Amino acid sequence: MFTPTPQDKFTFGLWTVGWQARDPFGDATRPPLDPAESVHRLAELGAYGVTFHDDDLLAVEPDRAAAIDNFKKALAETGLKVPMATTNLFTHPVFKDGAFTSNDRDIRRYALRKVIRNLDLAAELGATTYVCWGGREGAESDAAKDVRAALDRYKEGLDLLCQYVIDQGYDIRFALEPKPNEPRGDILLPTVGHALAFINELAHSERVGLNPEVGHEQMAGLNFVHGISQALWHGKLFHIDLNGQHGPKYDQDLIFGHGDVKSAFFLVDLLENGGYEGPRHFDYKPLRTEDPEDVWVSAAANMRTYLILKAKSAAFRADPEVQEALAASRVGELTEPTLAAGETVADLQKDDFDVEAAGARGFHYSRLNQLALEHLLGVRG
Ligand code: GLT
Ligand code: MN
Ligand code: MN
Repeated sequence: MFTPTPQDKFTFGLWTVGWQARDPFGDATRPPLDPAESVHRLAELGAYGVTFHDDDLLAVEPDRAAAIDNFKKALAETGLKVPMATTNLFTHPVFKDGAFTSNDRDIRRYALRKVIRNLDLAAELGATTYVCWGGREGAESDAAKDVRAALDRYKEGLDLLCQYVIDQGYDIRFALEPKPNEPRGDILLPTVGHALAFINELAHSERVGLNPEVGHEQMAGLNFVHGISQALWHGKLFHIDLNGQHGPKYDQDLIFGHGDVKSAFFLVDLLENGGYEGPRHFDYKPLRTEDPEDVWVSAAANMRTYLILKAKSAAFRADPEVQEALAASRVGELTEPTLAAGETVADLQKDDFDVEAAGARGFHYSRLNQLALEHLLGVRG
């Protein structure tokens, strides 16, 4: 029970289990991890796939060709897939003022070349999603960045990259990953909503969607389940980064469910029932306190938590008392159009409606919420 299999489509970034736990105040607490070892360990744990930045592959073996061969060999040995890839446009000092939106034009050109080079590898490895996390695209001073010009350059970059994958015939879509701040004081495209609006302005907007991360919306005090619902509503949930966060503070990247567990419950319920079919991708950081073996305990915990919440969601939905409470709260009534087919504004104006009686009626949401909580706490179902 709660044992992951590749059918569950769990994936991990190489940079997650491979994080050496260097932080702004302290050195690494774990040695480097060979990507091939990560692939083998994740496969043993029941994962479906692995994702990577260009630079992740070079962390241990600086010879690019040898590093790629080493990775490919491990993929062939385990059957692990590579559904997504991304570019490191944030570690090297050259990106300190951004990549696609650096004030320095030569840096913008270098960043695009770096992405294109890794897009070729992503296509070769079969990735169909390419994530763009613009962590350095931003500013600390409003005097330093012309945000409207920066958005022009962001669009220019994405339009160019879309045209490149079209011209190459790659089956790749882009997924933008919003984040409000950290490492920049303010990052461009800070939330799901900002990114959705930006996508509308792109030349190939159908090829660009989102890769929202749990903690990134929660850092801004936003409701992640609402953000994902809206992304789904727009047909833009191309990929997702699952992890945990305790409200507005630094980006914690905790194990999935180790932050706001109630939000995690409703998120799994939404993903399992809302039509999302992509990978369940974990973008977490094993705690700095953990040793190399603890890393695999933490990787397994992400998947186990997801499967537990999936079972809880199914039990919640199947519970007759929950169904009765949902009906009493009239949750289903919201799917009914406000005007019936053929009805006119004149018909609407004719309604005989007791506004006082409607205002006095309760929606009984406390009972519904308590039932969800009791399922989550394991005292029901
Ligand atoms: C980095 C960031 C993540 C992004 C990764 C993709 S890199 O670890 O914190 O949220 O998803 O570039
Ligand atoms: Mn994060
Ligand atoms: Mn992420």
